[in-house]
Amino acid sequence: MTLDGKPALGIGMVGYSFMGVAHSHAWRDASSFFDVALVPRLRVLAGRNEQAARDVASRFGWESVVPDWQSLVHRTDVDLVDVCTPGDTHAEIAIAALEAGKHVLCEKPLANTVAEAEAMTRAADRAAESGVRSMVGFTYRRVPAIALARRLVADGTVGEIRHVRAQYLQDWASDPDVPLNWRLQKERAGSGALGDIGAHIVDLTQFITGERITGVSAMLDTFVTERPVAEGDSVSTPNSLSGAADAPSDKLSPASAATSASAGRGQVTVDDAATFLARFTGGAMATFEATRFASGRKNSIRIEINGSAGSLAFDFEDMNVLHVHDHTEDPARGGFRRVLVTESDHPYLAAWWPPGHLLGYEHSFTHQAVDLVTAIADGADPWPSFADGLAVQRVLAAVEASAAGKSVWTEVPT
Ligand code: SOE
Repeated sequence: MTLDGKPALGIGMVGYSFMGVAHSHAWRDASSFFDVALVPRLRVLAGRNEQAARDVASRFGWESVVPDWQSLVHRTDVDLVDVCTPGDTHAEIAIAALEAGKHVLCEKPLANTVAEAEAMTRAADRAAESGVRSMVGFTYRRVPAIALARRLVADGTVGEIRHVRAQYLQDWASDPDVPLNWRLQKERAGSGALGDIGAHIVDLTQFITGERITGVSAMLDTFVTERPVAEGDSVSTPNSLSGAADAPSDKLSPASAATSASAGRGQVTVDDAATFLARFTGGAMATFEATRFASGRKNSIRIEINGSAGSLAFDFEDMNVLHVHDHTEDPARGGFRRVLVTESDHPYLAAWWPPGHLLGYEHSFTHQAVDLVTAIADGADPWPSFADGLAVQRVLAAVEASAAGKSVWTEVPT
């Protein structure tokens, strides 16, 4: 029970870096703004760098800190395990948590390989038989303008979808002196721009359209193949073997004090950029671009859908806005309308501020926490499911196979 008399949901979170902080904030805020039936209680944070984990714990009010995830997943005061580690530990932690009867929220992409994602989905399906819920953290689905886009596609506003255009553009790797952090190592991250940010636009476009990608033709490239190794970083040791709870380094900025010349340089083993064509189940033609080298673009997600009855356009740099074009309107008065997504009947907005008062990146994490807690309380299946995460993983694998030249057009198995 919590102070306001509602039952608590004990959260155990593994990881404390960028995503760990975003999730901590969400768990803390969810019940302050939304009338949730279960109140998240920040029970325990696992992080192998004890001081860093303690700092995050004291900033956000985690009740305890442990150095390893293994003890966390078996604690009786933990009902839900939140996996915020690099991809190489997702499968191991999530499956152990599900087998221990804990609900699981797992950061995206679901896993580093299709085989791991399949094993996780099987574990999730088995656990679901006894009421254990699982969700993958494709958080941008909970940006209100994105949720509105899905609603408009579903109600027929764009008609039959002909084109899907999606870009996720960052520039943090453009500088060749950015150290070899875990996101640049295949054994830790699975892939590079493709899995880290390309996965988001694959998921978002499948979510908005309500369709799946059936095939791809792709190019991948790595522009900077060697980078400085940050002092104290272990480039080659996957932390899954040591039971460690988080990455040693999550720096997305150029080297400086953090990098030692004597530590030398190491090999980048993932893609810096991915570009691919795709086909959707409804027949739409699609183009995708994910890169860490779009200088000047910090975190730009652009999606445009063109259909027989109209179009939708979204840009995360103006995330409270959805551009909507109604092709059935008189062309003399037509064109894209700039819809400010802050009305109380827009998705998630009723819980926040009066119209015109904007939301930010962190609110989508709060929405994710609220939706998951609500599904658990209602005994419903939350989305995106591990099966949705597996579907994205299969697209990523098809992109890699196509880019490796195994075939020009690569079918995505269902
Ligand atoms: C780094 O590229 C990153 O933190 C991604 O891993 C997140 O999923 C995205 O939201 C922001 O950028």
